[in-house]
Amino acid sequence: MNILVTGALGQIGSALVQHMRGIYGSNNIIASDLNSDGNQEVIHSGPFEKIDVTDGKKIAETVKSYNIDTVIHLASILSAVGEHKPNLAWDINMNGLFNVLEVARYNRCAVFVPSSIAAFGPQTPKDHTPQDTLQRPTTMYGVTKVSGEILCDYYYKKYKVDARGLRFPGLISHESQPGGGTTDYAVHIFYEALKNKGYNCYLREDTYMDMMYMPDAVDAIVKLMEANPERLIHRNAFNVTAMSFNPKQIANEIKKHIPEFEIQYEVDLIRQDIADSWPNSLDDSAAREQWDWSPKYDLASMTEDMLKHIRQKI
Ligand code: NAD
Ligand code: AKB
Repeated sequence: MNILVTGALGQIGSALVQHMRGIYGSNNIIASDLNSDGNQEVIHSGPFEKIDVTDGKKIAETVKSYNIDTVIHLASILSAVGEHKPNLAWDINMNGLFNVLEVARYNRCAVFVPSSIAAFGPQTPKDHTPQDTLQRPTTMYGVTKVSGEILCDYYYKKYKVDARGLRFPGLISHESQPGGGTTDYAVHIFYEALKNKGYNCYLREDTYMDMMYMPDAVDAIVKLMEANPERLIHRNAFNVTAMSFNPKQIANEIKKHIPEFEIQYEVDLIRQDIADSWPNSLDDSAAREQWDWSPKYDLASMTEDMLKHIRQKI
C-alpha cells in the first residue's frame, strides 16, 4: 500500500501522516504540501514532496513515481480564509480536487476527500442534522465542500473511482495550529488558558457546533478507507461527530482544571455569521451502521488530554 497525502502539513495532515506511518510503515506514506516550512516531524519521518494541487501534472508524476494506490486529499482553504479570499478558495478547493480525481481515474487510485459541517446551510435542519438533507451553504468554503461531495459521487458512478469521504465537524488537536476556520476557537482557547488564564472568544457564548478530537478523526479516516465496500450505501460524505458544545461550555470544562480561567467575548461578525449557518449537532447514524463509527473522546476526556499535551509543549 502506497498512500499520497496532499496538504499534509496542515492540522489534519500533521496528525494523520504520523498515525498512518505507524500503521503502514514510514516509507509507504508520501507526505506533500505547497511548501516545506511546516511541521518538520512530518517532513523528516518519511518521504516528502512539494506539490501544488492546482498542478495536475505534478500530482500525476508523483503518483506514478511512488506507485501510489490511495490519495488522501487534504489541501484546502478553510471557511474564514475562504470568505476573505473566495477566488483562491474556489481555485484550490475545486481545481485541486478535480486534478486529484482525474489522476485517480487514470491511475486506479482510491481517494479520501474530507467534507465538512460547512456543506450545510441556514435552511438545513439545525439539530440532529440528517445524513441526507437540504444543502444550500452560504459560504464559498461550503459551496466548494458540497460541490466536492457531488463531484466525488460523480467520479464513482461514472468512472468507478473509489472516492470516500466524511463530513468532519470542527477538529481539535495539539499537533499543529488550525488553518483559518470558524471552529479554530476550540483549539486557541487551550493555549490561551494555559499561557494567560484568559481567552477572548470571537463567537457568542451560546454558539453550538459539532466538534471532534483529532485521535478520533484520524481513526475515522483509516476505518472508512479500510471499510468493506459492500456495506457502504453512502460511500462519500458521511456525517460524523463526537460532541456538540458552545464556547461557554468548553470554558466551564477548562475551568475545572484551571479555576482562574476566564472567557470574554468580542464577536467577529463574519465568523459568527458562518457559525450561525452551520448545524448545532449532526446525526451520524449512517456512519455507525455502515462502517461501525464510534468516537472515543467526549468534551471532558478531550479537554483533559489537550491540557496535558499543550502543557508539555509550552
Ligand atoms: P489546514 O488549513 O490546516 O491545512 C491545509 C493544508 O493545505 C496546509 O498545509 C496548506 O499549506 C495546504 N495547501 C494550501 N494550498 C495548497 C495547494 N495549492 N497545494 C497543496 N497544498 C496546499 O486544513 P486542515 O484542517 O488540515 O483540513 C484538511 C481538510 O479537512 C480540508 O479539506 C478541510 O476542509 C477539511 N476539514 C477540516 C476540518 C478541521 O476542523 N480542521 C473540519 C472539516 C473539514
Ligand atoms: C472550519 O471551521 O472552516 C473547519 C470546518 C468545520 O470545516 N474547521
